[in-house]
Amino acid sequence: MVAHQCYPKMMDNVNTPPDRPVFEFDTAIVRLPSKSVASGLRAGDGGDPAYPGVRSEHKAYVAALGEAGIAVIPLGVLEAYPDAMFVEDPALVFPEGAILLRPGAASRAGEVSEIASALRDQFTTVLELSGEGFVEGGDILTTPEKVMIGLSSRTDQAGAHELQKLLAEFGRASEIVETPADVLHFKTDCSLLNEGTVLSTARLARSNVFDGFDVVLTPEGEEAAANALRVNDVVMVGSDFPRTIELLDKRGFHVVPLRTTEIGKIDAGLSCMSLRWCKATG
Ligand code: CIR
Repeated sequence: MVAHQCYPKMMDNVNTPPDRPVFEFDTAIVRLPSKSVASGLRAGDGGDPAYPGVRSEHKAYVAALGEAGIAVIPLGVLEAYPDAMFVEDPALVFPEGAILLRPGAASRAGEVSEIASALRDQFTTVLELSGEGFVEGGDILTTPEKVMIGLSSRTDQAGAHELQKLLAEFGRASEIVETPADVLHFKTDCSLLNEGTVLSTARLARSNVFDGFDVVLTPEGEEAAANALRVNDVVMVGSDFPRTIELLDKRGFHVVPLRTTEIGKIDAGLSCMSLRWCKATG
């Protein structure tokens, strides 16, 4: 694995948003899956995920992050929290610092204190959502211009407004947007492909939330492919979505297909299994 060199910052002020692509990362935190993952939260009824399958999907994901130039920090198994491998949800990370969130799912609330010390080891600045509101990281899409905060059953107005204030401390502009009804997280239905392009489901794109972006729509029946993950030069896409893979391939993206069949049974995709940031300051 060759460590990724994030583009250098243009200024030394840590409160200035970095002048580098927002999908350039050199470091990530992941959490190894627990056997209790079989009872992870889900909206549908596609059966329980099988632990050995989840473990191999996670292993391949971690290997792909390494191949993409990321130094991966693995955190230990948390049997008490079936969804804890989805580290994207209890916190947000930026080169400027981390923000501890408040998951809207009661069974996930305890994941925040479980990840806090790992974040304090990595970041000088760790802010905290401390009000009454809720935010999960799956509802947050970082674009070059702003941080989009999707309202959902896990992220409410109060949480979103408090998060906006914390993001402003990092010099980050933000916008509160809607997630389609019955969709778990905002990012369940979209991902950033490059500075000006998003992959989105048609139901999300219909809200015009991505005006100004080139929008690539997921083919009908492959909506779950929208939670892809751009990391440095590659776009990781669920291997169960051949038409999306072909579409992105034809557009010149370096697609890395990864199996998400088991984690998909509990409404998870590729962004949710890591917290990614650029540590190098150039
Ligand atoms: C949950 O419902 O919370 C988990 N089963 C799935 C979380 C997926 N997280 C994400 O996409 N950021």
